[in-house]
Amino acid sequence: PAAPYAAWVQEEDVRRAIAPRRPESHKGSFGRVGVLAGPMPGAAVLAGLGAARAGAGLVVFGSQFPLPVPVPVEFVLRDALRADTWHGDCQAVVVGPGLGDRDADRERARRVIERHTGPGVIDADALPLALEAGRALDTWVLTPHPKECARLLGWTTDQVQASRLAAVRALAKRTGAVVVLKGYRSIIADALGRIRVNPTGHAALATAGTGDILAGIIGGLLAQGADPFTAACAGAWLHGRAGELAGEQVGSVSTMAADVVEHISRAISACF
Ligand code: NPW
Ligand code: AMP
Ligand code: MG
Repeated sequence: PAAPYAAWVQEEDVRRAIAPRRPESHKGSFGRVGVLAGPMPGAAVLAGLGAARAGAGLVVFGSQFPLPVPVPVEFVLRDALRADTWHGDCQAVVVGPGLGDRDADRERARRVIERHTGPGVIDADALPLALEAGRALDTWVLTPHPKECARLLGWTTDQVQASRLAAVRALAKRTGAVVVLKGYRSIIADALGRIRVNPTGHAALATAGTGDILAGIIGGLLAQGADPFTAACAGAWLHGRAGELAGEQVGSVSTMAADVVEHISRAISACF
């Protein structure tokens, strides 16, 4: 039987999730992440940045043109409005950040979940689709905050927060996915009953866009070949540590999502 502290996510999880940088490695060694952009493309950009900083080789942006926000020049832009094949060569996908509630966008996300055969992350406005998948989502990671988790379970947010362990377990069991129930000390669960608690992160992360970064970080780890449970654990750890480091530098009050992105690299360095 495991000691109680074995339930914490640890730096070792991060070391297992990140593909080794061998001298002969090339960008294809670290996978492509497809990020579906919707009406709030800033959220998808934050996810893409999370994936890139977590070590993915390439970010493919399935976008609706034109994009009203700056997108890093190295992101590959593909037309997700007409072409359903935009993510065909991606090892991992991220759907939900900034998707909004329009039917057409929801359908676009649904088709990604149906067609993508590998691992992926379902976050934010795409989360309701996880209940409609009609199959076990065992290669997928869901990243609900407490209110999203409550909506999916038909509970209130207070009920989720009072029984976080039961809530995350219930959602993992119902969907077959790995679930990260976010918030202070995020809990990670899978359908087999594995449970881990993330010790990193504090209120510096309580600002717009940080959840979108987490979804991208996990996508970036999945693209490098991490299994969904390890990617979810390691992603939560890195995200929390990046938030702490950003808070140290700019202060918890002033920390913005961009600061968290800028500290992912230092969070990774801390593990090696
Ligand atoms: P309250 O206030 O307590 O009732 P929303 P969203 C709750 C995109 N974004 N503990 C809390 O509820 C996202 O990707 C776009 C307890 C809070 O007010 C989504 O697509 C950005 N409660 C969309 O916007 C950057 C907690 O949930 C409410 C909790 C909606 O995003 C921003 C928030 O839920 C944003 O990411 C906790 N730990 N955490 C962009 N750059 O374009 C959350 N809650 O109102 O559904 O909004 O889920 O943040
Ligand atoms: P979202 O609400 O989707 O933008 O996600 C917010 C992200 O910030 C999640 O990863 C949360 O776990 C994290 N976060 C927000 N507030 C805190 C906190 N007080 N302590 C630790 N993590 C937090
Ligand atoms: Mg969110």
